Amino acid sequence: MEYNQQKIQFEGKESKNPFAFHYYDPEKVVAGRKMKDHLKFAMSYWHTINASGTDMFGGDTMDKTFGEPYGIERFKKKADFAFDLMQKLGIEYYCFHDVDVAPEGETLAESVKNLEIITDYLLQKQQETGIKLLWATANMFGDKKYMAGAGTSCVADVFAMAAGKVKAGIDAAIKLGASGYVFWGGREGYDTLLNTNMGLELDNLARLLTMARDYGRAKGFTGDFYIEPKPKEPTKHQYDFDVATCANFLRKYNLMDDFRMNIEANHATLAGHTFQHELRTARVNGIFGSIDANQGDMLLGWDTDQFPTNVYDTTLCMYEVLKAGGFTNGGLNFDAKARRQSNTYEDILLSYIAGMDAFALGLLKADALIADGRLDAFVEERYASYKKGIGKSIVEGKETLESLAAYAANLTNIQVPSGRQEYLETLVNDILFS
Ligand code: XLS
Ligand code: NI
Ligand code: NI
Repeated sequence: MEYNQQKIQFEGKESKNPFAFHYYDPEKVVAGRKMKDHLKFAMSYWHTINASGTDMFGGDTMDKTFGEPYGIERFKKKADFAFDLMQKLGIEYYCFHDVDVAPEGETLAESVKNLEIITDYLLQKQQETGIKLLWATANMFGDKKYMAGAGTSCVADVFAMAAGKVKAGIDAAIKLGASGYVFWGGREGYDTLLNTNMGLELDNLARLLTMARDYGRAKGFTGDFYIEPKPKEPTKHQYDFDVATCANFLRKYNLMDDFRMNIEANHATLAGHTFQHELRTARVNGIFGSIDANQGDMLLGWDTDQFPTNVYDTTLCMYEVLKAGGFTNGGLNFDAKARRQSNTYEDILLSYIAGMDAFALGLLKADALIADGRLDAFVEERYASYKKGIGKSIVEGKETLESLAAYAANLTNIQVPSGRQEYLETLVNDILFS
C-alpha cells in the first residue's frame, strides 16, 4: 500500500481538489462547538484495515497483508497504517473487533495473549498521536463454533467462550480508554423457530450482557455499553431487530441504565425504517448513544455498508443528534467500505473524504434548519392544543376516561389542521439547496 499522500486539508466548497475537504473544517465552530467535536469521526478497523474486497462471488481486489504472514508483525504494520491514515484524514477516533487488531490463536488464552501484545502497541500509538478508541467489540460470529449464536447458542460451552471473549474485549476497552463497548447481534437470532427455544436464548443473551455490565463496572469502565440493532443478516431474524425491540429487551432485563443504542443507517433501512426514525426512537427513549455512519442501497436487501453521501440523510441525522444534545461518549463511526472496484489506496482516502464531507454538510444544514426555526415552530404549533385547556389537563394526567367522555359528549365540528407535508419537504429543500 502506498503512503504518498499529504494530510488532507480543508479547502472550501469552491475547491476542485478531490484530496481536500470541501465542507469539513474541523476547527470551525457551529452551534457552539467545533465541527470535529460535533461529528467525532471514527475509523472502522474491520473495513478499512482488513476488508480486501472479497464477496460471495470473488476474492480480494486489494492487498492488506502488508507483506507479512498472518501473525503479530502483520498486525503491527496494520496498526502503523491505521494511525498514519487517521492522521492524514484528521480522524481522532477508531473502533475495532478483537480479531481486527490481533491474530487469533488456537485457544482463547492464546488469542487473549495476542490481543494484549497488540493493545500495548495500540496504546503507545494512541499516546503518540492523541487518537482515541471510541469503542471496542468482540467478533462472536465469524468462527464456526458461533454458527448458532454466541450468547444465544444452544451449546453452553459456546456461551462460555463468548463470555471469555467479552471479558478480553472489555479489558482491552479499559486499557485503551475507550468510551464505549458494543454488542452487535452477530448471529444472536435464529434461522428457523422449528429448532429454537426463543425464551431461553433471550434470557441467556440478557445474562451475557448483565455479566458484561457487572464486570465492566467492577473494573472501573465508566463508558457506555451499546447494542447495535440490525433486523437480519446473517440470521433470518436478529434479536436486536431495531431500536424499539432493543429498548423493550433492555427494559425487560433491567439494563436501561447502562446500555444505549449504536445506530447504523444501513441497519435502519433493512428494518424498514428510516435512519431518522431509529435515531428519533432512541432519543425519545433516552438511549441515543452512537452512530455507525454508512448508507445502504435501497434496491438491495443487504448491508452494503457504503460510505454515506446522501446529504438529505446526513442532515436529518445531524438534526436528531443536535436535538439529542450531541454526542457524549458516542461518535460517528464509518462502518463503511469503499466498493470492491474502488480498490486503490486513494479510494480509501476519497471514500472517507466523501463521508466526512457529507456529514459536515449535513451538520451545517441541520444547524441551518434549526436556526431557521420554521420546522420546529410548525411542529410546536401542530400540538398547541396540548398547551391549554383540556389538552393541558390530559398531559398533566388530570383526566380520566369518564371525565373525557363527559367533555367530548357534545363536541361537534372538530378541526384537524393540515399536516403540510409537501410544504415542509420544500422547506427542507430550500435549506439544503440555498
Ligand atoms: C454488521 C455490523 C458490525 C458491527 C460491529 O452488520 O454493522 O460491523 O458494527 O460488530
Ligand atoms: Ni455496524
Ligand atoms: Ni452493519
